[in-house]
Amino acid sequence: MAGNKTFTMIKPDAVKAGHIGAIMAKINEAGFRIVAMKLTKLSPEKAGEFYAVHKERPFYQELVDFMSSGPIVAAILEKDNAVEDFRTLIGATDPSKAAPGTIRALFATSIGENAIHGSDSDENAQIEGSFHFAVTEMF
Ligand code: IDP
Ligand code: MG
Repeated sequence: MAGNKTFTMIKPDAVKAGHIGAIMAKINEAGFRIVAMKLTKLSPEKAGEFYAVHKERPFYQELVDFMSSGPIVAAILEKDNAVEDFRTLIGATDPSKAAPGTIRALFATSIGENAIHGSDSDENAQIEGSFHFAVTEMF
């Protein structure tokens, strides 16, 4: 059975552009409850650790530099079928391929600077949520 939690980050491009409020409104309208949330900034080391799964990819250094370039919003969200429904809400990695009305279609500028992260599995939602929040914060 699908889990009911996912993890997200509003990425530095979208925070810089002033889109936190508009993106959170889309998330709320889609029926997600905020379990934990903070404005924070990743060091290059922490960004590298978060995206370690991509370290052999050609865009890894670019991704680490981008994700540590400014503040982000990290959040744990709750809803039935959270991981899949949130991936649908954010749209494809490449905003030119993202469905109309999705968060990436609305706010992303490129495949790298694509406004928002969403966990891709229940297991990764747990790992990524714990990376940013103490378990006791997940009420
Ligand atoms: P996802 O965020 O949709 O799950 P992944 O393939 O897991 O996409 O890639 C993680 C992140 O790496 C993307 O969200 C994007 O910021 C960045 N990225 C992915 N592909 C490219 C690329 O071809 N060039 C630059 N950055 C990329
Ligand atoms: Mg991914």
